[in-house]
Order: sequence, then structure tokens, then C-alpha cells
Amino acid sequence: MTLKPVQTLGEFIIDRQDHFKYATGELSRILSAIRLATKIVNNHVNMAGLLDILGDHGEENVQGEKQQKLDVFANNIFINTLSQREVVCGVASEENEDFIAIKSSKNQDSSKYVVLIDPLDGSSNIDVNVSVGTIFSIYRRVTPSGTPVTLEDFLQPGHKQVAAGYVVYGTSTILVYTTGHGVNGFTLNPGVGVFFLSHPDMRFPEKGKIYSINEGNYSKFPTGVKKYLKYCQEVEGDRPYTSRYIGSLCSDFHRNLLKGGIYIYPSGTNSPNGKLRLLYECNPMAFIAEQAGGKASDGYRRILDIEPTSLHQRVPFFCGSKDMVEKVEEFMKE
Ligand code: P6P
Repeated sequence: MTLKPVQTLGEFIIDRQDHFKYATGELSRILSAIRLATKIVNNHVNMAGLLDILGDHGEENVQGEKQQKLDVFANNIFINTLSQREVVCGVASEENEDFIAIKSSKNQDSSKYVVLIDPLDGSSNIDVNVSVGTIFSIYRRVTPSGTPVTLEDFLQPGHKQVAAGYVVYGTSTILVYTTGHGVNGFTLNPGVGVFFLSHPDMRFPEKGKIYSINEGNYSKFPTGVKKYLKYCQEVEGDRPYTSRYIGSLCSDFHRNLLKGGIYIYPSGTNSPNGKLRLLYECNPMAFIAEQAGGKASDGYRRILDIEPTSLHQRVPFFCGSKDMVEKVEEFMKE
């Protein structure tokens, strides 16, 4: 029996490098840096209960959320790995109020990419052993090379992304990413520390039947969302649908991508723009969703067309199977 060699993430990145005009290998090096950081973070996530890195770090991040020690560790790993390889000119993170300018020793500000990252999404799940994730988004800088990176380089609409991806640190560790040429998933073999192509050309199933939302906030939802939830729960045709909510965006999104479903974090009376951040949660997930035949909106507008105004701005988020997003948009427009 001849075993078909399964491509590693490293081989895949190099093979697909010709997708980029004027490929200089820089984007490939960024993806490789993220690959390395993911393995290091994975190692710690899997031992969180043993390494006294559970529990609060005591400080709060820019969102006013208690920083779990693993949050801080993950943030430092991604920022250091990207900085040391001198492959980007700037990084913005959920954990840092301002962006971080990265000077390359070779030639000041010569790198042409910036990375935005949520280093450990869903971190409140760490202490209860539920899966968490990493989300990243990569843009080409818009200000001239050789000049210091500016906020303008980060405040770009999502349709300008050159790559985006997420990691789920779950029953296995999977890295899923797109560079605008489809979506592919790679599962880590922890025995050899290598990501192997496990989910080639990922696409949402034609019909979705899972909805993911924190129904505890029902009383604060917009009327259109309340109507959509009742629609999902009616006994009619292929309904009622199934409700599944892990409380970790990467995990809920990943399950919905594989099985068909919608993730919703709407506006609420005490959070007029919802909870999720446009730049390093919604835009990367929206890019992946569209590349996999799905859809992502704020209930009215395509997420990838929203012009950002601030680094940590929040937007209502409806993302997943195209038929389900379009249905809830109908209710939102009533
Ligand atoms: P709630 C994690 O903090 C996160 O940003 C997403 O990963 C997750 O889907 C959501 O917030 C959970 O928020 O309000 O339902 O606990």
C-alpha cells in the first residue's frame, strides 16, 4: 500500500507562494513565524493546569477584561516571534492599547506587512478546560516603506487583508487560514511538532442548521434577532435547528464551518456595537467565511467593507452559512 504523503504546513506555504505577485517570501515567513508561535502557545495551553499559569494575571487588558496569565504569555510569544524574525513593521493586539512598531535591524521599517492578532480568544474558558483559540489578520502597509508604521496601516477595511487565519487549541490543535485562494486546515501532530494538511479546500455545507449565540442576553437583543431565534426554533420544514454555543469564537466558528451554522454576537442595550472587535476578530473570520462560501455582516453591511475608525472598535457580528446569514438579515431589515 503506497501512503500518499500528506503535505506539511511549511511545504504548503512554499507551494502556494506563487499566488502572490512579486512574491518575496516575506508573507511566507510571517505565516511560518505564526506557525512556530502557535506550537509554543499550544504546548502551554495543554499544560495550563500544571504550570501555575491558570487564574488571573491580576491586570486588565485594554478591554477592561481580567488578563489570564496564558493571555499574557500568548501575547508575548506572538509579538516576540514576529519581531525577532523582522518580518513585519508593526503588530496590533487585543492585549495592547496601542500598536507596536517593529524596527528591523537591517533597514528601518523595511518590512511591508502588519499583523493584527487576538492571541488567546475565549481565554475565560482556560480554567474550565474548554477550547480556546488564536485569530490573526495580515495587511500590506499603506504608508511608504522606510517610514515609521502608523495607525493608518492598521485601520484598513477587511477586504484589503492579504491573509487571515485562526487556531483552535481543542481536542486537537488545528490551524485554518486563507490568502484569498480558498481555505485550508492543518492539524498539529504533537508527537513530531508538525502541522499536516488535514482539511483541504474547506467550504460551508450548502445548508446550515446550527445557531451559536449567548441566549442569556435575549432580553437585550434587537427585535430582528429575537424574530430570527424564534424562526430557528419553529417546528417547520428542516427546523427546529440546533443551538450550540461554546463561548469561544474560534471553536464555534470552526464547528459551523464543518457542519453548517451561524455565529451571532449582536448589539445589546448595554453594548450598542456588540462585543467582538472588528479588526482582529470579525475581519479575519469574515475573510475566511467568504473564502469558504459563507457570509459575514453586521446585520446590514458586509463586514469586510466597514471602514475602521479605531483599533479596538466593536461591531455586531453575524457570520457563517450564507443561507442563515441572509435569513437573519431579512429579519433585521423588517
Ligand atoms: P459571552 C471570548 O471572550 C469572545 O470574544 C468570543 O470568543 C466568544 O464567542 C464571546 O466572547 C463570548 O462572549 O458574552 O457570550 O461570554
